[in-house]
Amino acid sequence: PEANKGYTYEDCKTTADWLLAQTYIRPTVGIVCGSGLGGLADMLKDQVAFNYKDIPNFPQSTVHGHAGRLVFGTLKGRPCVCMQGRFHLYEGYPIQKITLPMRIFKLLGVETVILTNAAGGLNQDFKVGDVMIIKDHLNIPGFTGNNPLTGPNDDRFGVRFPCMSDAYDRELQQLAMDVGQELGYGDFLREGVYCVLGGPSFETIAESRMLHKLGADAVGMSTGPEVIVARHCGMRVFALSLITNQAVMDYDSEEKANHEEVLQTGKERAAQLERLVTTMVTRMEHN
Ligand code: 6GU
Repeated sequence: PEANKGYTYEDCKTTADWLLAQTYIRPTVGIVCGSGLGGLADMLKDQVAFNYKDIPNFPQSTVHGHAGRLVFGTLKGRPCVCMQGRFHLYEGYPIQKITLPMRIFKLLGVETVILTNAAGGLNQDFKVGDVMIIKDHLNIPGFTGNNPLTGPNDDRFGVRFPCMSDAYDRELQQLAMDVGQELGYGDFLREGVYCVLGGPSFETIAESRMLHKLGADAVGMSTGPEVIVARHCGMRVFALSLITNQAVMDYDSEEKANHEEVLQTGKERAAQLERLVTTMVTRMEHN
C-alpha cells in the first residue's frame, strides 16, 4: 500500500482468511507482547505459529528483544492469538502498518485485545519493576497528524470520528486489580496514564518533566496507535506497562536510560506479568 493510504478492508481480509485457513483455532482474545515480554506467547498450548515474514501483507519486526511471530493457541482452553514482537514508529513504518495487526485480530474474531509494553516511569512514586494498568493515554504523535486512522475511513471497520474517552475498558482494569491482589502482586501493581512518543531516542530531562506535568505517569514508544485502531473497530482493550527504568527528571542525576536495562527488568518481572495476564484471560467474560 502507498504510504498514508494504508491497507484496504480487502487487504486485511486476505491476511485474516489466509491465517484462518491454516489453523482450527478461532481466537477471541488477542495479545500483543512488549519488549522482553514475549514469554507470554510461549505459554499458549497447542501452538500454531507463523513468522511475520511468511504472512501475506504483514510487516516484519526489526528490534532486538522482539521475535516476530504470530502465535495461535489456547490458554486454559481459551483460544488466543499472540503477537510475539510488535511494530514501532521508530522502525520507520507508516503508522497504518504498525496497527494493521489490530484489524487482522478483528477479522479473526478477536473481541478483547491485551497489550503489554516496557515503559519509563515518570510518576515519582513508581519504582522499577512496577506494573502499571493503563487507564488512559497521551498519544503525542497523533497531535501532529500521525494518527493511524488518518486517510479514508472504511465504515466496515468503524466510524470516522471514534470516541476515545472510554478506550481502556474499566471492567478489565478492575479485574486486573482483583486478580493482582489475589496473586499477591498488590505491592507493585499501579495504575496510570501512558504517554506515547515516536522514539527511538529516549527523553531529554526537559521532555520528561514536561510530560510529567501534562499528567503522564509512564512514557514509551508503542501501544497508543494500536489502542486507537482496536477501539475504532469495536474491540475491548486492556493494557499494561512494565516500568523498566525511571525516566531521568533532574539535572543532578547520573542515571541514563538504556535498552539493556529495559530488557533486564523485563526478564525479572516477566513471569509475574505473564501470570497476571493468563489468569485474567481465564476469568474474562465474553459476549
Ligand atoms: Cl525511559 N522512555 C521511552 N520513551 N520508552 C521507554 C522507556 C523510556 N523505557 C522503556 N521504554
